[in-house]
Amino acid sequence: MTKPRASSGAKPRASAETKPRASAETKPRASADTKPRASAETKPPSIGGPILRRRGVLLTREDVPPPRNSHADVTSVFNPGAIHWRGHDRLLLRVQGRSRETYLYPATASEPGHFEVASQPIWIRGLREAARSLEIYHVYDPRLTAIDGHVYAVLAVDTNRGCRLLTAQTEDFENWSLVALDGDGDRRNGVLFPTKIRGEYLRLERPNQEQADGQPRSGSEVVLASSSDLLSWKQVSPVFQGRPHYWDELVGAGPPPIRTDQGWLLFYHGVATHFVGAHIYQAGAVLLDLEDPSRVLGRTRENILEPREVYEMVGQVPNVVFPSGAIVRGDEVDVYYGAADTCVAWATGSIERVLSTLEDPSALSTGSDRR
Ligand code: BMA
Repeated sequence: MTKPRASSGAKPRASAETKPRASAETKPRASADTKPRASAETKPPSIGGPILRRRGVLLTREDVPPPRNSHADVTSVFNPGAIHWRGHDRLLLRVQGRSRETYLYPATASEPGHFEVASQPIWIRGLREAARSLEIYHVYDPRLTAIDGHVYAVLAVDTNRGCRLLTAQTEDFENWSLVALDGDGDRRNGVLFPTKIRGEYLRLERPNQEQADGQPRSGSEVVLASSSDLLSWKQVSPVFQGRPHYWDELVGAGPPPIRTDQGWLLFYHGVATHFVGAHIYQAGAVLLDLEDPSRVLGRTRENILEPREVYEMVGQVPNVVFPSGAIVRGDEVDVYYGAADTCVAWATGSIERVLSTLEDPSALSTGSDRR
């Protein structure tokens, strides 16, 4: 894998040769002992082998030109939305600078795995006007969905009155306009289904609940919301819950659901909270009924990707694998994720293989009887 290039910025950038790539495939495994060690990622696929195979770090802060108002390089790039649109793979990146303000940068692939980052962040037309008296701190964690020939991003918006969701739309990834900013509620991890179902737009979202010990508000239930116009939403049904004591105590939808013959395949993130302040973010999957996506048909008992590589374990927030984008090529799915809230990484898997690991949800312990 060669280094993805940023499209602009006069600053010299680390070259493919000098940039450290902590990928399971390419990382030199220096060791004093000469004993060959089988890595989970390099073993041929087998029962119990990796469901998602790491492809390594895709983008680091060095790939992102600083925004115009900044005097310094950027700090981190993570949690990307992803979509294949008009012949190219595209990302919308969450970027933070040293002010800890958040920027959204588009990136376009010249070929899978080689992204050029735009020279400047996007601006969502109409957002300032829609915010009115609401104070907006951050707009982040985009999920990208194409519906009827338009690209939509659903984003979280941190405000002085909780976390809202907004929907924005683009044709070209440069010009973005606001579709709607939710008027109330406190929720995150909003993702749109790529088709209307029974005449309605559908969105998965994760209501935020009070957290103990001064922790940020988070949640342990993904719910289904519907809308006739993408402007106003009503929650129609719970979909699935976190499982106390296990890998996915808190949950949130990842990339938009992927249509398969067997149902909607949804990657999600699960958070193990067993040590307060030392959360572990991992990826898993559920399968939802095609006609009634509030029905869960299957769920992974175990996570299918967890922080193991240094770039997932060490960074701005340690131990984070946060899947937020997916691009499907036949049976293969590329999953794009934020690693340690610091860089963008990716992993690839067979959809059939993921489906084959799903278990009957009623056979999985909910953990609720033990809390
Ligand atoms: C979640 C969100 C994500 C972030 C993750 C790990 O609550 O804020 O954006 O990646 O925490 O810090």
